[in-house]
Amino acid sequence: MSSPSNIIRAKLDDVPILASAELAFVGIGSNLATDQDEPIVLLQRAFAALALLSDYPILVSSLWESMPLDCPAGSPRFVNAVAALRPRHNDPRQLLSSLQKIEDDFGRRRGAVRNAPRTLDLDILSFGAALMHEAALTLPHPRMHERAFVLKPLLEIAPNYRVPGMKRPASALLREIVGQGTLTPINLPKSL
Ligand code: A4P
Ligand code: MG
Repeated sequence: MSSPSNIIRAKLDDVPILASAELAFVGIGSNLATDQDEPIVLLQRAFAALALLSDYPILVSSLWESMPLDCPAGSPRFVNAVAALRPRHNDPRQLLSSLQKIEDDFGRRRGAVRNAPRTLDLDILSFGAALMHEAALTLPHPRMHERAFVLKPLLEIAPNYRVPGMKRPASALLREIVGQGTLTPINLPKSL
């Protein structure tokens, strides 16, 4: 699966037209295959779906394999990544609803077990500098600053990123949790 032109592997600083303040950062995770696709393929398909929500090509990180954190015993490893998009609509609730629709389209089932294996999880990590505390949407994502599987790919895209409302840069937050589980970059097979 080659990258279409609306999906870019680049650092934010190399794309001067994009300003961090107008971007939404989305955390992407999968640890369950569908009948058709393995998590690695699901994440690449998710990039394509996210690009449709953006009025400029999206910036994407590498794919990372990570140990499940706070998941039921025996949960499979995750594939995680982050994407930065410039939302077509300046409304984080609308973006959340679009992300949940994509999760449903990818076969996501929501049950009673917390952090059960999922075909696709799309979390809004931040939406510009927005701070929100509603039952259905908290911004920034309340656990993003303590998760290496979020911060590491996010910093690939935006090395100077700051979590809205936090004083210390994300790079410093990551240094505090280095060694949290294993986090391994995935070398994609040429056929994908
Ligand atoms: N919600 C509130 N704020 C947000 C936000 N910023 N973005 C609400 C997205 N959703 C937000 O989410 C539950 C509810 O959170 C939604 O109804 C939404 O209104 P969900 O996607 O249905 O369920 P979830 O993903 O299981 O919940 P949550 O709270 O996002 O889980 P976490 O804390 O993100 O944990 N380990 C590894 N290695 N990799 C992972 O990706 N993911 C999790 C999920 C745990 N461990 C993991 C990973
Ligand atoms: Mg989620």
